Amino acid sequence: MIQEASKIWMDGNFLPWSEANVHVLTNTLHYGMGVFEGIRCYEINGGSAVFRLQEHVDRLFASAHIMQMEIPYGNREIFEAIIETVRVNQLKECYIRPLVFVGYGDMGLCVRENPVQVAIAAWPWGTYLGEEGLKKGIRVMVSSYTRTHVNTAMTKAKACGSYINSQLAKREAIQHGYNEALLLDAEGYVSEGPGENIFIVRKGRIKTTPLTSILEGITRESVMVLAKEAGLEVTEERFTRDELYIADEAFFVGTAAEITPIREIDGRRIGEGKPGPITQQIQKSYFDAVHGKGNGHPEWLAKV
Ligand code: PPE
Repeated sequence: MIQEASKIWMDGNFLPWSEANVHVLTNTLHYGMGVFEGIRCYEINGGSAVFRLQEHVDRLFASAHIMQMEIPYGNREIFEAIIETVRVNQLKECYIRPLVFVGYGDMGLCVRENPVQVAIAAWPWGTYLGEEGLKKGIRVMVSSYTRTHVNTAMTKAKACGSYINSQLAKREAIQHGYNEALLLDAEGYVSEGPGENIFIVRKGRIKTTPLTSILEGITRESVMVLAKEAGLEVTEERFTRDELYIADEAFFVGTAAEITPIREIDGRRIGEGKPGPITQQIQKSYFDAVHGKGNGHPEWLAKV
C-alpha cells in the first residue's frame, strides 16, 4: 500500500489526502489523455531539496503542449505548488506526482469544455527495483511487446495512456520471474524500460539510446553531464539487443529507478554479473548530486 501523506494539492487548494477524489466519469480515467511527472525530493545537509524540479515542471508543460491540454496555471505556480506540497506534508524525502487530467463533463474522445485539472501528491517511496537491485543489479527480460512507435503515442510526452505499453511489458517480465522489462523499438533497436532509460558500457565506451523512441529522461541527461565531468565519453546511438548481451556493463536510469545496475538480460550474464566499475562510479556521483554532496550541482537542487 502507498504510504499516505496528509495533504494533496488539487486545483489550487490543499485537500486532506482521503478527499482528493474525482467522479468515476472523469474523462482521463476512460481514455488516458493525461500527463504527469515523477519527481524525487532528497534529504540534503540541513534540509530537503527537490532534484531538477524546473526541468520536471518544464517537461510537464511540454507533455501538455504535445497533447494540446491547456494547464490552467503558470509554470512558476506549479513549481511553487510542488515545493509547498512537500512542505505541508513535512516530508524529508519523497516521490512527487503531479498529474494533469481532463475532468468530468462531456464524454467522448474529443471533449472541449471539460476542465483540465491538476493534482500534486507526495509520499515516501523507497527504491523502485529494490534495495538489493540497487546494490547487486537486477535481471531484465527483453519484452515481447514493442515500444510504442514514434507516431503512435508521442514518446516525448509523459502521457498516462502511454503507460499501458509499459505495464504490459513489466507484468510480462515479472510473470517470467525477472525484475524488469526492456522494450525494443518498432525497428527492433533497444529503446527503454517501462519507466527507465538505459545505458550500456562496452570497451570503455558508454552508450545510451538516442531520443527518437524514448522519453527524454532527466536522469539520463544528469548521467550524461556527470559522466562527462568524470572524463567519460557518452555517445547517443542505436544499439541492438545482442550488443546488450555482450556489453561489459548496463544500467537503468530514472527518477524512480535512480541508477539501477543490470546484471542479467534474457538469461545472459552481463559482464561479471554484478555492478561494474563505471556503473558504480556513476551511481555514486548521482547519489552525491541528489544529496548535494561534494562539488555537486547546486543548480539542480530546489530547496524546500
Ligand atoms: N522512460 C520512461 C518510459 C519513464 O517512465 C521514465 C520515468 C524514464 C524513462 C526516466 O525519466 P526521468 O525520470 O526523467 O529520468 N518514469 C517515472 C515513472 C515510474 C513509475 O513507475 O511511475 C519515474 O521514474 O518517476
